[in-house]
Amino acid sequence: MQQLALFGTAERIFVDDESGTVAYYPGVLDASESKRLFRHFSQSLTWTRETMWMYDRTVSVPRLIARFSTDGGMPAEVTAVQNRVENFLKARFNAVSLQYYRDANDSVAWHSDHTEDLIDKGIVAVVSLGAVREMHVRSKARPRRAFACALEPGSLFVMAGRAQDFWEHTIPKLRQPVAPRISITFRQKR
Ligand SMILES: O=C(O)CCC(=O)C(=O)O
Repeated sequence: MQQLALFGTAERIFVDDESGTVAYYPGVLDASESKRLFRHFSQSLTWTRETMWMYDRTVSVPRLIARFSTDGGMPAEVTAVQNRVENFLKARFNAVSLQYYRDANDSVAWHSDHTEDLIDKGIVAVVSLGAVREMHVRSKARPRRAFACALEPGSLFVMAGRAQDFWEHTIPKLRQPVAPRISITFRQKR
């Protein structure tokens, strides 16, 4: 599999064709705001340890999660980030989940978001806070195309169009220690 890891603070359009759009925008939130929000969300949200059924048993999801709907009950600071993302992308979102990656053992496995839950060509937009972790992306079709992107605090990673049909993504576990990270995922649900 060809793998190209890209670091740095430049905007990147990784994919923009009939298989969707995958793009990275650094600095959507500035450094001090990112730090403040990381501390605030770490301390103020109720983080849940979710479980999932895997093969023949229930296992803990390897990250903590907080979910919100825009119908109500969303903390003001989450709404503020949502407004920033909506202004930036000129799009509206109606579902938000926050993920807390405590350490190098926390991760999200290879997956694509369930398109049946999203509007047609719905956008999935991820804001990162805290430690830098890598997002790896690969095509479902073989031979695989693949790339990785270091998600810096304050950045926005966007998957749009048919991206969930053609691509899958993961935040892998790391061998070396890493500080905690929070991601905020905004979705356009049906
Ligand atoms: O935490 C991230 O950056 C990605 C989360 C993710 O893959 C998802 O919400 O589908």
